Amino acid sequence: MNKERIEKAYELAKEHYASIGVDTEEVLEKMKRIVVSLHCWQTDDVGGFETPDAELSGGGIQATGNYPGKANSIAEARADLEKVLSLLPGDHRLNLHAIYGDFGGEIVDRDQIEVKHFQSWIDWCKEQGIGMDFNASFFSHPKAADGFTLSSKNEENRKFWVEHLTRCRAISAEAGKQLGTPCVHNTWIPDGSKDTPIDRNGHREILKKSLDEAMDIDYPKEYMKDAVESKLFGIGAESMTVGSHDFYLGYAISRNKMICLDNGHFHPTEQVGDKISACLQFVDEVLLHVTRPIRWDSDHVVTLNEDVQLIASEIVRNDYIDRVKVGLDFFDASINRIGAYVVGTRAAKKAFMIALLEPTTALLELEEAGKNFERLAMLEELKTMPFSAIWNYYCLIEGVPVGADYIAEIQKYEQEVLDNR
Ligand code: RNT
Ligand code: ZN
Repeated sequence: MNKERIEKAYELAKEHYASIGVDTEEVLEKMKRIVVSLHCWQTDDVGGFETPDAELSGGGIQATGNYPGKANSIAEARADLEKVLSLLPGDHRLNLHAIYGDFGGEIVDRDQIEVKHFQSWIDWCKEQGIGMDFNASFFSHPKAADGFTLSSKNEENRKFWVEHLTRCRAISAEAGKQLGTPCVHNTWIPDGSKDTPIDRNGHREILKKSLDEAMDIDYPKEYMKDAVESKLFGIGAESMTVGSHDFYLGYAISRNKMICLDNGHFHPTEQVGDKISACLQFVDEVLLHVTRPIRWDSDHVVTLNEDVQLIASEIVRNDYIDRVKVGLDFFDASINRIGAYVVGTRAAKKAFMIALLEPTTALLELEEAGKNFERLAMLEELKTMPFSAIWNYYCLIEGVPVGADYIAEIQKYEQEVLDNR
């Protein structure tokens, strides 16, 4: 896109926003505080690198599609993530799953992983100048094949998963220490049952016990923080999911942990945007998995929809930017995976910019004066304000492709790199 045109459009839009009391220069400054943690698992459809041909299996989640060019090695995943980062405005972090360790061709079971298997990722983050977040992996493993991990009644399996989580927390603390920014460790387990169980309570008691055991060591908050992720149901765990929202919210509040809200994990009429201020009355921080649920799938590529907009608006309106950590969680194997990242991450960032461009005080005044027609009208008018001119200018000053220009860059990467895999 033409630089002069972008600047001209920005100047006009700036005046337009100023007329409703919004300072776009301030908004551009505030965008620096919006940091998005990029999940590593869109590079290869949640396969990981434990074995050369590892793929997602079991665990109530599924990646569908077989678009060519997925990352088959750590080197390829990093190259792809570097490409993605080069096409995104603003700051990011890496969100790594334990199955993506650098095992150097060895088989290292999950109860054996150590910092050394993740050192090259920590170094990569350092090179990129980004922080790292981490996740224990409780799926795609024979000891998870019966549908239970931390809540398993099989003591050998339960202990194995407690050890895995214990080690993942230690790795997280070391990553946070080395990188100088706290690593958020998120725990999500697929545990549950397809058909009506007799014993729901038993599994929840076991899960509570396992979490307490694995989280026994308290790491300094500058190094690592724990989050626990709830879910209404997973594929194959439709009748009972052990780690439900009630369970984890209670756990997070009572243990002073973060709650992870994945907006694909609730009933479709519930809105995660509405839960943020509710949870933050009782927990210090929230972790988000921003995604786009479609029917049974909780993980389509994020688009700029009302769900995501409410999430961003709630964070901005209440100045919760420092108390809500934004992660992404989608994996689409049916399209160019770099494209999936760029579209999804840009959509999330756009939602934040739109939220920042809102004349919140004026809207609040209308609300408190009972002028609800005026509030509705303003909210509708805001939707067609010249947001794109501000967004394009932001991309321009950030030195990344403006508007749809990233499409051609991704096509080029596909031809030059992905097609040769
Ligand atoms: C699954 C959870 C979880 C996973 C990742 C891979 O339903 O959302 O966050 O998607 O850990
Ligand atoms: Zn998630």
